[in-house]
Amino acid sequence: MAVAKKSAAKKSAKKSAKKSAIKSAKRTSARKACGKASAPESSAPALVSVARELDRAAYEAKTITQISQHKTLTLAQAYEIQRLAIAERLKRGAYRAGVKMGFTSRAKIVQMGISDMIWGRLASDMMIEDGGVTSWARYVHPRVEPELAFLLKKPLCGAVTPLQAMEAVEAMAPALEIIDSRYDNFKFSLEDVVADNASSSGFVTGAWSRPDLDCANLGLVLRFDGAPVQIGSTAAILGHPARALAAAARFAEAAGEPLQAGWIVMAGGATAAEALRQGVHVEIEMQNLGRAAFTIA
Ligand code: OOG
Ligand code: MG
Repeated sequence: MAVAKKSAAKKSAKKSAKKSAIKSAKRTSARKACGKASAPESSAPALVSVARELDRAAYEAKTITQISQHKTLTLAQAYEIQRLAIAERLKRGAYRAGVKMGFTSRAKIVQMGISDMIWGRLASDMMIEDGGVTSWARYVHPRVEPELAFLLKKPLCGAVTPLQAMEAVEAMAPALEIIDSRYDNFKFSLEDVVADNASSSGFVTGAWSRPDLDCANLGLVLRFDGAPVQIGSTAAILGHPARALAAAARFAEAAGEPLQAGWIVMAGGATAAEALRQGVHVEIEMQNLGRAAFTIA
């Protein structure tokens, strides 16, 4: 009896040791996944060549025919092309600056006719200083949209709630995104636009504010030379921009590139995008958060 009791106690001690080992292994792997990007596998030469073609088009400010006109791509292949095209920018000396979300508002979905949420990679060569000047020659048919940007203070990954996502935020800022599709006539399929890094071309962030302020429903105005061209609210972004941040965390981790401390996450256009004209001064003014601006000369 005493022996049976002893061995039962031993078994249960073993069991709980095993349980805690599993728990700690789970914790470690979660930390690992959140802190570090996993090495990508090598890609098919056909995808590499499309990525180079898209990167060239962006670099030389030219358009190309939609890929979907001559090739069938899966969504996974489109994201792989995106990754490879950004790798070309990084080879030229740019560094990874974060993630942008796309089609997170009704206005954007209606304007472009695509309702799947997408994401893209931000690189340092897309940054424009607040109040700075960008050259018209860099673009083909640029548009601008009012956005909200998050700056992360710690890595953020996996299935997080919007509230948990906000805990990783260092600061928020009003932002402007310049999109410039590399396809003729700004026309594309879902796979086309994903491969083209969600049309991302430039971004401006205004002064950063602490994230204790509620960003759920901040009024915003987009102005061209002082005149309002779009009026909206951050509530247009999935009902709450923190949802776009949580989605970014999920997408980025699934891609093996979890969101990092110091990265910027653009939540997506709150209104339809406005076509830019050479010489125009563009400004976003956001309730409580201030302004961000640039001139395209
Ligand atoms: C695709 C990019 C979408 C957004 O904020 O929704 C996007 C496009 O409209 O060309 O950036
Ligand atoms: Mg955008």
